[in-house]
Amino acid sequence: MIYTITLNPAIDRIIRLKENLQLEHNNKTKQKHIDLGGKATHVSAILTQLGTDNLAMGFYGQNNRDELEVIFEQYNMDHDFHEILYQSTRESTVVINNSGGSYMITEEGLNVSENDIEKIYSKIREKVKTDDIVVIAGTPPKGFSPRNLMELIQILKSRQAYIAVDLSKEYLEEAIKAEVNFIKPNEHELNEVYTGSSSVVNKFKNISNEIEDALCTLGEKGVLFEDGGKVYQAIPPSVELKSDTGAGDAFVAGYIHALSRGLDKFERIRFGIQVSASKVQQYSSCLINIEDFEEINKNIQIIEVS
Ligand code: TA6
Repeated sequence: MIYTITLNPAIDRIIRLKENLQLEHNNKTKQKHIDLGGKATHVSAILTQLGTDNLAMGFYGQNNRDELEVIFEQYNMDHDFHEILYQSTRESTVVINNSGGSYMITEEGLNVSENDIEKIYSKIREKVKTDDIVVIAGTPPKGFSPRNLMELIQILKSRQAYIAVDLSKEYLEEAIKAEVNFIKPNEHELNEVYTGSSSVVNKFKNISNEIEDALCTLGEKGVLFEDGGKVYQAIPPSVELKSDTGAGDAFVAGYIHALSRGLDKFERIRFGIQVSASKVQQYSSCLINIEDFEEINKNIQIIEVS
């Protein structure tokens, strides 16, 4: 079974503009819609579209719980979240330029207590079994420290689960220290952990030496990965960009889907790129079109970089 844990989900308010966003200008909207936000929730929504069973877990706020439940239902997602009383799930405003590309403005969100954290630990102890896959992604809420992440990872290790972490800064450092199975910083997040002027490939080697499935996403330049002691870059074909919001989450969903089916690392990477390159052709944060995959897959380039 696959579980996703979003400790601080979001409700995305997506605004498409008639032009590109300009300062001191009355920017006119073309379309607005509400969508799912919060990274690991995106992984669940996409796994569900791929027909892969999974359960979305995490915290959500009592005040706007119904609004998030409606979105979960729209994506037909199985979910079991712990409700934080008297608080609201945060909102993320995603402004999409007419020429593609987006701006994201996200609230801080929930403030969880040790009691709340213990509740989610109990759910995980009850549900997660050996060889289950658990994806933890999205900026944690106030009250959830890197120590709490370490405790969560230890619970998952005691269950001999495959642990995939898509977090940044001190949380990413904790995940590396704990030698989880999978991490996927983007270039910016890698540079936050490994400062200095060495190349992204050399910085990537720091994590690929520690973590069996270490990846580094490079936006439209694709993704770095290691296999057999060599570092490769998988480059997606260029596609019509509608929104890059959620592209990294989509890659994680595709990779985890392929992993759950026992595919090798090259196939996991290829599938992650197919899902991600399909997602960016959608305005939604986590919609894909499986019919895009064959054309994308035919045009993926994989080159050895070190
Ligand atoms: O990755 C896209 C996204 O999940 C948006 O939907 C928005 O909710 C934002 O990122 C939340 O990011 P954060 O890192 O704050 O959890």
